Amino acid sequence: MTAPLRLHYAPDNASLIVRLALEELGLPYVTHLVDRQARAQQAPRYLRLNPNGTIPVLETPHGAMFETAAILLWLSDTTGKLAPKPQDPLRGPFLKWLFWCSNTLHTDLRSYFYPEKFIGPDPADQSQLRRIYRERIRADLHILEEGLQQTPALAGNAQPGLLDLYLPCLMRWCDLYANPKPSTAVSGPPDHQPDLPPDLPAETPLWFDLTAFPALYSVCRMAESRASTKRAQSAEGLGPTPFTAPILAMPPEGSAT
Ligand SMILES: N[C@@H](CCC(=O)N[C@@H](CS)C(=O)NCC(=O)O)C(=O)O
Repeated sequence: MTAPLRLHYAPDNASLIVRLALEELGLPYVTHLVDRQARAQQAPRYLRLNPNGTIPVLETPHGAMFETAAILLWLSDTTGKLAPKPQDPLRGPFLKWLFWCSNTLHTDLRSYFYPEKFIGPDPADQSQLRRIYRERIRADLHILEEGLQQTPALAGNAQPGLLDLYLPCLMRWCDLYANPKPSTAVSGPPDHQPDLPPDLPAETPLWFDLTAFPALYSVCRMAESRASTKRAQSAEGLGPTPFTAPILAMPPEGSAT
C-alpha cells in the first residue's frame, strides 16, 4: 500500500472502528474531519465519496470505500492481518459475526439513534420505534454474548481481530446513547439524547449493563489495554475507560453529532 489512506471521520462515530483498525495495523493514514454540526456528510463533495451520506469513508488507492465492515475486511485482506485466513476453520464463524455486527446490531442501533430517519418527525411514532428497537437490541446482546461464549476464539484473545475493534465501539454506543441515563440526557449532544422510554418510569434502572455480559465485558477490557485504543482515545477525546465505563467524547476537533 503506497498512496496515503484518508479517513473521513467524526469523533465517536463509526469511523472510530476504522481508526482502531488503522492504528492496530500501524498503517500511515491522514484524517479529514466531517463536520457534523454543519451536516458535512450531506455536502455534495462528501456525497461524491459516499452517496449514502454516512460516516466513515476511507479513501484508498482502489477508490473511496464506505460501509464500516467492508472497509475493515478490505484492510484485513490487503494486509493479511486481523482476521482468520480463508482456510482457517474460524473464518466462517468470524465472517458470520462480522456481518451480524454490521447488519444486525449496528443497524438496530442506527434505527434506535435516528428514529426520525425511519419513521418521520412525530415524537409518538419515534418513541414507538425506539421501544421496538430497544427490545431488539436487548435480544441482540444476549445472542452476541452466547455466540462469544460458544466460540471464545472469536474475540477477547491476546491477538486482536476485527471483532475486537468493532464490538467495543458497539458496546460504548449502547451504554452512552441507548441507555436512558439521566446524566447522559443532561450533558449529551441534542440529537443523541434518547428520552426515557415512555413505558419506563424515571427511576427504572438502566437496561444496559455491560457487566451482565461477561464475554463482552472481557473484550472491552482487553480493548482498553491496547496501544491502538490509547491513540484513538487521545485523537477523539474518548475519556479514560472508553468501552467499560464510557463518558461522552470531548474531542479536540469536531463533534459526535
Ligand atoms: N452502515 C454504515 C453505518 C454508518 C453510520 O451509521 N454512521 C453514522 C455515524 S456512527 C452516520 O453517518 N450518521 C450520520 C447520518 O446518518 O446522517 C456503516 O457501517 O458504515
